[in-house]
Amino acid sequence: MSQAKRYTITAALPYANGPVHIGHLAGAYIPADVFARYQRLRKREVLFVCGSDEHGAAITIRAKKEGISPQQIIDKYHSLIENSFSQFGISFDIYHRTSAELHHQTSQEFFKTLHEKGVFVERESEQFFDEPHQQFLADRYITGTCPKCGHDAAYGDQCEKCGTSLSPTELINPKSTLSGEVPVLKKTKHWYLPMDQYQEWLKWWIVNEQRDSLKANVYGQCRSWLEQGLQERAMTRDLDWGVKVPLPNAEGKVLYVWLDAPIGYISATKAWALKHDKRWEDYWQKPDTELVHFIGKDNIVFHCIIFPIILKAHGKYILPKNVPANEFLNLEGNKISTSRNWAVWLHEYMQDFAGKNDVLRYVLLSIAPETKDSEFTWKDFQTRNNSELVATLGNFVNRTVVLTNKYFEGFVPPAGEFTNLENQVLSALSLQKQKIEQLIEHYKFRDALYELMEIARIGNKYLADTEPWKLFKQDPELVKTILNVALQISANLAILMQPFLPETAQKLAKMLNITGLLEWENAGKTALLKNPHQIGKEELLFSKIEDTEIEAQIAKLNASKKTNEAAHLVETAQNATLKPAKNTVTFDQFAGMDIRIATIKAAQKVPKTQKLLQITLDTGLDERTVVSGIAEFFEPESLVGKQVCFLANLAPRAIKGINSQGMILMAESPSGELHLLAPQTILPSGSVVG
Ligand code: B3M
Ligand code: ZN
Repeated sequence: MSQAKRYTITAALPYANGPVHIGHLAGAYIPADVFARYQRLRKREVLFVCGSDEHGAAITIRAKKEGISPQQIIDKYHSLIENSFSQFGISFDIYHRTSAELHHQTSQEFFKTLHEKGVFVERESEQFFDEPHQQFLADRYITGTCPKCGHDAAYGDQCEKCGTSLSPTELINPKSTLSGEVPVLKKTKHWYLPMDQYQEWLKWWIVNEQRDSLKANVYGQCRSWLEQGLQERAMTRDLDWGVKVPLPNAEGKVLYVWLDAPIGYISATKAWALKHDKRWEDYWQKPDTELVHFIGKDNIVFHCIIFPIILKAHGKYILPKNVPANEFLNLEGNKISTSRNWAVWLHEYMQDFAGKNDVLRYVLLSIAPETKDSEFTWKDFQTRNNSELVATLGNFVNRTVVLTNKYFEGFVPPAGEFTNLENQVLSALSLQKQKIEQLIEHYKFRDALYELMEIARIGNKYLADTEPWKLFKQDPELVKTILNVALQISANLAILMQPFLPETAQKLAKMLNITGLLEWENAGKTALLKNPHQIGKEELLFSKIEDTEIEAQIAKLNASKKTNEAAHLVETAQNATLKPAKNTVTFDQFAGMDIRIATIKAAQKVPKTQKLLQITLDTGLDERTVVSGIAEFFEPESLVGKQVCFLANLAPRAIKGINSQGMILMAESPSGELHLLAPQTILPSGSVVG
């Protein structure tokens, strides 16, 4: 068991490009909060830091999508995220942000120190550049065809279809998402972290110092990175959004977001220390501090490989003691996605289920993707609430409190002699406490929660076996013993549930009138409540969630899926086939075209062709024939009587032996469908367009 003097606990800095969703909560924030609350209860010194990650392409892309500036994006989402976390009760000591001046200074100093120590390798390389926009392109700003699976909308850093991680130059037909043009390769200078030089040390550190404590999923990922061999990685980027590279001749360059973001933990600590008159160094540079990073699995390489190398290269810092990364949480059969709006958003949950923060904490901990990906469904959410929180935990406490009030006016009855049953039940309390401690210390929060619920199950079974409600008349002494035992169990629950269900713990403590007894050390005791202690009135800890509430949530998800699919269709169609602009024409060239309104008199398929229709037009001046390649889109009969725009003075051409005198004008959608162009009201045939 750990002997640390203090704990520096970090939770991944969420990008300020969208609200927090249940995947974030299950992956990092709830486990981190359980751990922090637990360590505080154990009277260990804890600093729990987090903040918004406000740099990188994640932000600038979102800004572009919403049509506002990056600054507006981060301000909007930073406060939304900060408020949701605090309303939800994540007990950060500070929630900072990487746009803060203090963070810019801290990460610049860090960079400078590394630079002065000669850690970086300066290197020129060729990178994609958008000529029309005159800027280098972040990997995410380049799309093209995936060389592995042929997906035509892969990004410069990754193909989201097959999951391969890519570099932009590997893309087939790369295109800039800024201008839509083919980017050119241009020389630029960057500062690289030669990770290969740290490979041996890192391997030693992970195998010797981390192997036993890292979770298997985390250790496995580290091993595989090490086996592939570490490569140098640029720590700067050509961008105008981020922390400026603090060196001369580095205009237009900022720190790589994955260099500055983890340093965000340090700057958050500094901001907190300033406010509380503490030394930030104690939390980052003292060997008796344990540093623990809570993250999702996509961040493992940054926290287990790159950041430790950076800390080591700097020389003054401690290294993470553990990085308990979780796998992913899926939602109703699909990957959670901010950009596709497939998520349960925390701020919306708190609106729809006011007063039920602990229900979400409970469900997300019960299904936490600790060892493999897991799945949230609204049905399962309802079942866990109704049959576990309401029917087991709530029911046990409620029966105990109701009966104590009914038979003894709320006074804790003195216990008589214990039978084997009571001894067994009560000895489970200290055993469960130990199990919970062990499991939390080993980052097994799901199992720890199970052991907490085991206490409620034991209590419920005890009441079901002894049935005190049937005994009061003939054996009130026995009922006193039973309720005394049930009250001790309830008090233990209130203490032990604090890390997991903090709001419920308070509610229960108030109900039992033991808010002063919630010290962790009191758990396991079997005579916590003593006569003449009087408890309060019963109050339901949890309430049933109805089918209609669940159906409403499912409907909401499905609706967002539909809007999304529609938006996605439009977007891909636009990206896929918008034709490039044509060369300029003179006014005279345009005026030379005789475009008029005509009315279709007759239409028929041209025999032995797929696409051609022979159309007879009333042009106002004459009746003439044109051949048009639109048979795939229109039934000939449906065209008769329709008005169209047509180019009257196009030189006649013979098509399939038919003399075509002019051309009907069509609009072509990005996905290639043809549509007629007609005046908004019926006009005389021959009316001029221009
Ligand atoms: N913002 C990535 C993410 O949200 C990133 C984490 C930073 S932790 C230093 O997945
Ligand atoms: Zn692919």
